[in-house]
Amino acid sequence: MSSSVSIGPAQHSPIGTTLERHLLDRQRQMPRATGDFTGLFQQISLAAKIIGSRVSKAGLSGILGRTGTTNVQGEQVQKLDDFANATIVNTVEAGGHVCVMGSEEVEGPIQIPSEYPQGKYVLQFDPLDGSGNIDINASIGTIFSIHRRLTPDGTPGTLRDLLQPGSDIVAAGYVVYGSSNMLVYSTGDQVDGFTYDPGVGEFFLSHPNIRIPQRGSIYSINEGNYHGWTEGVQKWVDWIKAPSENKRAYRLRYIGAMVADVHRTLLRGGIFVYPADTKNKQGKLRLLYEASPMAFLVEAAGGTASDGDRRILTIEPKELHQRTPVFMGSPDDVADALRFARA
Ligand code: FDP
Repeated sequence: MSSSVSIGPAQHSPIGTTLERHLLDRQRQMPRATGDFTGLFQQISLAAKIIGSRVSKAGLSGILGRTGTTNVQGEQVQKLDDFANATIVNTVEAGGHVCVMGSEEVEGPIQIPSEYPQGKYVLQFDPLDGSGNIDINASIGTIFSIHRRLTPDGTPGTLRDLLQPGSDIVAAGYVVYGSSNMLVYSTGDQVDGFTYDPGVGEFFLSHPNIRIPQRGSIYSINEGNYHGWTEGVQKWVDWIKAPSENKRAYRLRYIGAMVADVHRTLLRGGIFVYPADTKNKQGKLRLLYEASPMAFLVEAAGGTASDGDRRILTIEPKELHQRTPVFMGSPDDVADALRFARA
C-alpha cells in the first residue's frame, strides 16, 4: 500500500515571514499609522540589498581600496563607503518620508532636494561601519536610526532635527554583511532579526524577539589601546580575563566592526566596550549613528548601554559627529565593567 504524506495547510509561523510582511502586520496593529514608516523601511531594506550585493562582489567589481580622500573624521574614505552612502541617500531621498538625513560620511545635514516631498522622519546612518574590514573580506555593516522631525511639517529639515537623544528614537537597526547578511531592527518593544535569502531577494524573519543573556562569557575591546585607558578600565580588563574561584576567565573576541561585535554580543551575551583613551578622549564611536542606535537595540533586547556615567540614550547631542565612550551588553557584565571604571 502506498502511503502519501499530507503536507496540509501552511502553519502560521513567524519563520518564513518577510521583512515587508512583518512591517505591514505591525502597521495594521496601529490604527493611526499612515504607511510612511513602512515605506521608509522598505527603502532602507532596498538600499541594504544593493549594498550587500556590491559587498559580496567587492573583489570582482573594482570597488576595493580607497578613494584618495578623507572624511569629516579625518579617516581615509574607502570606495565602498562612498558607494554605500550614495546608495542610501539616493534610495531614501525620493521616497518623501524623510526631511533630512545625517551620515558619517557627510559633514552637515543632508537636505532633501526640493523636487521631493519633505517627510516627517529623520534618518541617520553609518553607511559602512567597520571600513577597516572591507579589503580583507571580514564582516562590515550599516547602522541606522529614525526619529520624528521636530521642525514644522512640509519644510526642509535642519540640524535641530538631527540633534535628538537616543531616547526619542522611533526605530533603529543595523545590517551585518557577513557569512550571511542580516537586518536586525527594533521599534523599542522587541528586537527582530531577518536573514537575507539571495535566491529570493528578500529578508526573512530568522531571529524573532532576540533577548540578550543576563550575563555572557565574552569581552570585546581593542586591547591594543590598554596603555591609553584609565586605571579603572585597565583593572576591569585584568580582572575579566583572570580566572578565579568564582568565575572562569572571559574569552576575548574583537572583529573591529561595531556592527559585528555588537551583533555577537546581542546573540551570545557578554560585553562590547570602546572606552575613552589618551588618544580618543571622548571615545572613538559616534553618538548619533553608531552608539545611540546600538544602545537602543541593546536595551530593547534587555541589555544595558552606558557611556561610563549615564545611559547612552539620555545623552543630549550637541554636534552631528560627536563621539562617546561605549559600554554595552549583558546587564551583569556591564554592571561589573562600570564598577571598575567608576572606581
Ligand atoms: P572603522 O573605524 O573600521 O569604521 O566606526 C568605527 C569603527 O570601525 C567601529 O566599527 C569599530 O568598532 C571601531 O571603529 C574599531 O576601531 P579600532 O580599530 O580603533 O579598534
